[in-house]
Amino acid sequence: MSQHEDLDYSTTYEGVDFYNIDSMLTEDERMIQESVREWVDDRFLTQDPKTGLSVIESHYQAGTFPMELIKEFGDMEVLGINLEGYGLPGMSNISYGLACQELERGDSGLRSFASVQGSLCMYPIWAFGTEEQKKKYLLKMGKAELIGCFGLTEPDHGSNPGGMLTKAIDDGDSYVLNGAKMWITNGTIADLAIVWAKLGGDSSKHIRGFIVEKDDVGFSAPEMKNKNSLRASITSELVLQDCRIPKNRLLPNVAGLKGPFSCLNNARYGISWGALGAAMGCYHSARLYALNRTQFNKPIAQYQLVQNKLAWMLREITKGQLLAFQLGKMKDAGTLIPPQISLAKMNNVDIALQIARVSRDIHGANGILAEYPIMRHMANLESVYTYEGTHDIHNLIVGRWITGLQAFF
Ligand code: TGC
Ligand code: FAD
Repeated sequence: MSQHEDLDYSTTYEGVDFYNIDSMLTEDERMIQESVREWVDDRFLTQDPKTGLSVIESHYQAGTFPMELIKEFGDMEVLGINLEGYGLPGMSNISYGLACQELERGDSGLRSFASVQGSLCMYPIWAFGTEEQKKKYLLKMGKAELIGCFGLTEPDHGSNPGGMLTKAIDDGDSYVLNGAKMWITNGTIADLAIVWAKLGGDSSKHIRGFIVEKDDVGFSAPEMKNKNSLRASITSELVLQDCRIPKNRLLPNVAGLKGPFSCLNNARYGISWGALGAAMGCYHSARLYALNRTQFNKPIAQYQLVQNKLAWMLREITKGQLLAFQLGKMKDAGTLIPPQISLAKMNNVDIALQIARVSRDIHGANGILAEYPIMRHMANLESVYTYEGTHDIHNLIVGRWITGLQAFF
């Protein structure tokens, strides 16, 4: 990578592709990456000259999700991008990963929106739903005409969803649901929720998936406020109080934890790519800043310690990219096993969080300003470290694979 004469901060993208991953992509995959990259640059990262803040940063400051751009998510065909049939794009898992990477280079909230819609809501309908359900929801969700959310976590059951208290009762021609879900991305703006609840018994084998629609009696989704992370993303509670839904809203083709965990496999895979996007945003900003910032009469980029930090960032991003790429190839080949996803999710989020911190350091005091994306990425990555299985839960999943011994309880 040569030093550039031109240090134009308005150029928000500079590829980080040290080992030429690009050469291993198909034309379609390259096209997806480019179009999502340009869209994120134009629509989310462009700075407003009046405030000096990007569109996404302004939303972050206000604690709002860019609702005005939801339709464009549909037009970009990134929602359910790796699902086939029912009018969906049916692209490769590498394409899905690249889209996640480019979205999260903008903000983890953008990738979250796409992960939840595609991997956590469209996927279970696609994999476990009836033909009627697939026809009713999938294409509209792909076009962002219907928004979904995924209700697994409860106030007292986060890492251990098998202990959930939410119950469904069979009541003639309907099911009646009671319980509460917490920390649910997109909940308040969702038209439908995939709710996981126990039917007919208390063990985790009784967990079933239900489609709850926003106007169903007994259902509400109040927004959770005062977050200091993922502020440009909606997070909600789901309240089910004698919520009655018709019988045809059960996802009939799965029972037990395998249902929600199969969805999580897809979303965690996407995060392993997405976190690299946030890391790239932080690296890119640090590199430009270091080249531009002079102390002791030299650009700080000329000092060995700063170069060491930049070289470390590039090293970790490059290793993470190779991990994500191989993961995608195995997913496309159908040979991927869940502990391999765990290893990549925990590694790539971990290094992204560390890269955000080192990038902030290189920016000195300026690093805490909203004019730079660093603190936003750093705060977002704290949530990403915890959701979809905490860092340590993934350690334990890998540990169980290595030893054959269960360390959760
Ligand atoms: P365990 O005994 O391991 O398994 C129970 C059943 O599930 C099957 N299974 C899987 N199936 C498919 N994929 C996987 N990855 C699977 N892992 C397990 C397993 O075969 C078994 O099936 P069966 O038929 O024999 O019953 O279950 P456990 O309770 O011991 O699991 C332990 C643990 C800790 C690994 C698990 O509970 C876990 O992963 N906890 C983390 C919870 C989590 O990730 N929650 C995420 C909530 S959603 C979210 O955060 C969305 S954020 C969205 C955004 O904004 O991007
Ligand atoms: P806990 O499970 O209470 O964990 C607390 C700490 O204890 C962690 O460090 C954990 O690693 C550790 N720990 C727990 N068990 C063990 C163990 N056996 N051994 C060692 N250490 C352990 N959930 C959804 O269902 N849908 C969503 O859309 C969704 N979106 C989210 C959005 C945001 C912004 C956030 C922050 C969370 C979201 N979640 C969602 C919830 C998320 O999945 C949970 O927060 C996560 O699974 C962890 O659960 P917890 O917060 O209850 O932490």
